[in-house]
Parts: sequence; structure tokens; C-alpha cells
Amino acid sequence: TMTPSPSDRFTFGLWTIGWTGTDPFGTPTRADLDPIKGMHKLAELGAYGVTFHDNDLIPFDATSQERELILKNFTGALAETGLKVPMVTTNLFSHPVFKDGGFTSNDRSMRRFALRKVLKNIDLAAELGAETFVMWGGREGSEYDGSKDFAAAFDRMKEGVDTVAGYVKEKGYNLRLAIEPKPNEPRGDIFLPTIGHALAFIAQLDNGDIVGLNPETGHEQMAGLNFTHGIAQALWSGKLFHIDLNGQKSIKFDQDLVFGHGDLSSAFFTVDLLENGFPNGGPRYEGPRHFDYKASRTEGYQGVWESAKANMGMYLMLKERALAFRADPEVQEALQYSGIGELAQPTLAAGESVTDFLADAASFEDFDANAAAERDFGFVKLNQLALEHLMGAR
Ligand code: 3MF
Ligand code: MG
Ligand code: MG
Ligand code: MG
Repeated sequence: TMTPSPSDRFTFGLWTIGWTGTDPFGTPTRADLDPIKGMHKLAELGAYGVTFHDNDLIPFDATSQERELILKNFTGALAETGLKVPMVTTNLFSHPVFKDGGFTSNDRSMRRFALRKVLKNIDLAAELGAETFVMWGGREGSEYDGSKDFAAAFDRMKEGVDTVAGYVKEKGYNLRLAIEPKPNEPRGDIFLPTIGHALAFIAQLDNGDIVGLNPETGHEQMAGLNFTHGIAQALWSGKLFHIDLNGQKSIKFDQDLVFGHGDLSSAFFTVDLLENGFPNGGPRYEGPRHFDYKASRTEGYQGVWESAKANMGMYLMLKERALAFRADPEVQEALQYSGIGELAQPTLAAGESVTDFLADAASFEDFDANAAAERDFGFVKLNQLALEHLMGAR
């Protein structure tokens, strides 16, 4: 059905509906939103849960009594609305102390402060029953290449993430860490700019077994990359722990549009992968469908709630279209023709040694490459069928 319900597991960052429209060129266009009010509205719209940065809820300079009262009201609202908190994250980017980063600031006292801030928030995440702890290193990077010792910065990033992951294990928390890559903004260049960089970094960690990824649609597209390819590799690597869905129109500033309002055909294949899995089977994404978007600053609160609804509506429509696409006999025929099933067959035969392979003349000496190259794959027809389904023409 097209009406969102908690079983769809849609989640929203409190900072998304709570964004008041400040940008580098303008002041807020909307009044502050009370997070509790926002939670009631999201629950009413059919969301499953909310996520937050520590400071979306608790002001940076709150006293411990203020913090306690805020958390009491927050957990009260969770109980009233039935909303869950599957993910928590830390703000290591707004306060000026983080202007050169948290884990990789050149200033050691700032790094120690950032790490303590994260560890404190890990305790809160565990207390609230979150399963994923996202780390977006928005200020970890530079404007000028000469301002950093890159090797030392990667050492410090590794030290920071390993320390947090080690703490999670020591405490026995049911939490996994998810790194969120982004190529730039707010720093000129950010460390771990893409899914690929982050996967390679995780492989260097001591506690990498509980560290994975939280890829964001727009972040990969800002780098000109294919988001569906990226999450597919993360999934294949067992590292797609969480996801930030939104919309982006090509390589420019981080637009955070509604999911599907950017590259729609890419969004179709993203949902196809999340809902239908790989065509020949394999790991499936089991986490929440999390939206990290911004209601454009042209909108009032009416528009904020319309846009929250639009994210879920787009996802559900794309899901319906993707299911219809895979179920269509004509599509199945085109898939058959395309050889997509053959791709799942190992290239070497079962038990075939390299020696046997080298002795197989049919594979090489007697192989007629020109004749083989006559093969038609029918990918264009397959894509046309996909787009016809996407457009509701089938
Ligand atoms: C910035 C982002 C962040 C992260 C968040 C961690 C403010 O472009 O996408 O949102 O998603 O900090 O979850
Ligand atoms: Mg983002
Ligand atoms: Mg974004
Ligand atoms: Mg994000």
C-alpha cells in the first residue's frame, strides 16, 4: 500500500525536519521546531523512528540536569508515539572547536574532547536501544593540502574509530559503527570521501568487524559516482549497516533534496536493490530506510510535512514499481536474454585447476572472438522496460 506504516521502517533525522533554512547566504526562513512536536508529527505520518545528533536534542552547553530533563521528555515522547531510535550520531562539526576536525584536528586537546564527546554519546545510544552509531566526519579534512600530515591524520582517524569500537565491545553494547563518506562540504576536501575510500579504511582497523558504512545518496552523486553501485559493493562486503536516502542533481553543493527528487532512475535502481536484492541472490539490506534530506528553505511547516511525506511516498511508489518490474514476464525474458544469470556462474569450472584451464583450447586457442562478439545483450530494451515500469506505463 502507498500509506506509510511503521512496518516500512522509515526513519528521519531530527535535524532534517528541524532544519530552519540557514545556509551560507541566508538566515533561517522557518521558526525553530520543538523536537517533541516533530516526533508526534512523524509518528502521525507513519514513520518508524527517529535518529539524532547529541546536539539536535541536547544543547552543546547544557548542564547535566538540563540534559537529564531533556532526555526524560524525549523518552516520554518515544513511549507516547511508539517511535524507535535505531541510530544515533554525534555532532563534531557545529561548534568552532571542531573547525579543524574532531578525530583529526591538528590540536590534540580538541581531539581528546571530540573523542570524549563521542564516547558519552555511545552510552546514550546504547541506553536508547540504537543498533547503529553513525560517524560523519564533516570537518575531518582540509582546505589546503599543506595544512595536514595525511599519514598522521589517517593514524588519528584509525585511533579514534578503533577506540570507539573497542569501547563498544568492552561495554558489550549491541551497537555497530557506520562511517558516512562525503567528498566535500563543509571542508574543502573531506577524508574518506567515498564509499570506496571508507571500505579501504575499515580494512585497516583493529576493530573493523563492527565498523561499516552509512552511505548517502547525494554524497556519492556529489562525487559523480553511481550510488547504487556504491551501496551494492558495501552490501557485497557485508558493510551496508545503514543508509541515508535523499536526492541530488549532479555534481554541486549538497542539496539534500527529497529522495527521488534528484536522479529518479538511479533512485529506482536503489530501491530495486534494497527491496529485491541482487538478481542472483546474495546479502540483503535489513536496516531502516533512513531519510537525510532538507525541506527546501522556500517552504513553511506545511511544506516541511509535505516533504517528509514525499520521501516516504517516493520510496513506496518506487518499491511498487520495482516489484512490478521484476515480476513482469517480458522483463524476465529480457533478463534471460541479457545473460545476467550467467554472470553468477563461476568462470572456472568446479574443481578446474589453472593447469586444466590453460589446457582448455576451447577457451582460447579455438575460441572465435569475432563470432562471440556478434552476441547481442539487449541491455537497452531491458532499460526501456525498467523506465516504462518506473513511469507507470506498464
Ligand atoms: C551531512 C550529513 C550529516 C550526516 C550526519 C550523520 C548532518 O551532509 O549527511 O547530516 O548524515 O551527521 O548521521
Ligand atoms: Mg548529507
Ligand atoms: Mg546531504
Ligand atoms: Mg547524511
